[in-house]
Amino acid sequence: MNNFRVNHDRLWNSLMDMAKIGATEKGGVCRLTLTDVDKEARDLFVNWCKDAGCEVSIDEMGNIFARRAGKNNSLAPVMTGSHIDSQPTGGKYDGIYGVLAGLEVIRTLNDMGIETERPIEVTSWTNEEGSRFAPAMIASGVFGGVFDLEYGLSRKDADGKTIGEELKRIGYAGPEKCGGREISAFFEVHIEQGPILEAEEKTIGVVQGVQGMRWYDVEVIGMESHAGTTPMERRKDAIVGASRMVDALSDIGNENTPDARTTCGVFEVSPGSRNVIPGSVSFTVDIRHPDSDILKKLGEDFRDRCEKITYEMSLELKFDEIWHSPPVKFNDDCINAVASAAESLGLESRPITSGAGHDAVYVSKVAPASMIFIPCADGISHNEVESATKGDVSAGCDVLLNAMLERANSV
Ligand code: HGY
Ligand code: MN
Ligand code: MN
Repeated sequence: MNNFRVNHDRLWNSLMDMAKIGATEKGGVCRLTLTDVDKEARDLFVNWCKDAGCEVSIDEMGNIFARRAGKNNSLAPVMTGSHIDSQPTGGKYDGIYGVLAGLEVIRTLNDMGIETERPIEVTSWTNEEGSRFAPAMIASGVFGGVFDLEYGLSRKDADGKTIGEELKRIGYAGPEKCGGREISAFFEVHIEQGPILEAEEKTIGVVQGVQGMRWYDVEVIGMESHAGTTPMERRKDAIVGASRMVDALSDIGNENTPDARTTCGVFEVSPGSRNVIPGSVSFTVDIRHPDSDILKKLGEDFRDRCEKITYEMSLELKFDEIWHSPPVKFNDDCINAVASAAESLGLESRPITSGAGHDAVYVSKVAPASMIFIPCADGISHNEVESATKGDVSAGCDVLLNAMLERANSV
């Protein structure tokens, strides 16, 4: 295993230049999928890739593939990548770090005049976050054969706009088929988005896999009525019912520590007037656990508790599971390539399982895949204060370069 290094300043400067697109006051970014800001970032990435001599193609889900030719272009490529889209109050590193690290690998191979046996590709996957359009990881999911194209293109945002319409609007509805082509190996570098590496003072997380996730949409229906005239015992108060359900969701998380994660991220009240008892509340649910059977049980337990609250308060309940991503174990050869690259670079590393979802989950359905983590400050992510050090950002990309090079020269 070599121990080459990328150009740390160039990588850092690319990250900081890209962070100007969608920059927020508190030092983060807002680049919701397929907005004009996402398009601006996509265009910049495409131009940088073309400047690096890559051939750029776009597929039907707007996934971007920048390809650096190898000696034998009939061989399946070694691929890396992540996502350009962000959360509404996202950070400068989540996703985009993995995309620009891939570009830096290509730029470094150009500088070194290294010609690999296999082609190298860096990819940006559409809608990894699942914030504007649910579920998450939709485009890598279509690529990995988990969702069909029609389902992917028809996902709607809160205004009823579909992914397909928005891809056309920003000019990223590509001609390439989404999926169905061979990849030799896929590596994704990403900030950990949790506290472990920083706490243990490890530079590299050798990611073994990703925990399971289930998403639900819940609607609680009561009866709108007058705040002043409706006696307490006559109320069908949707917000009280929904609040008790969110409380039950939190209880389930706390009853199943240390591994369970339960979150309500969106809570919408209707009609939203201070002197009207709410007639309905819609809220989102995100439940995660590394064990598939326990994850299923947590979801069933939550549904049972919601149904009990609904009955007790004479409310109505709509409870839909909209996404299930089972736990994933990554490919051992790819995991070992990451571990030996870290070792050859003299970097402290440890095995880790990802609490966050990533596109590598779905790419691993069609290719040997694994991930590389670096620490982030206080383990904070999905927050504008998200940050990582230049040293760790550089180290993660050095590991990526050497792990990819190893695979790109093995035929
Ligand atoms: O939700 C996730 O785990 C990812 O950040 N989209
Ligand atoms: Mn991410
Ligand atoms: Mn994210």
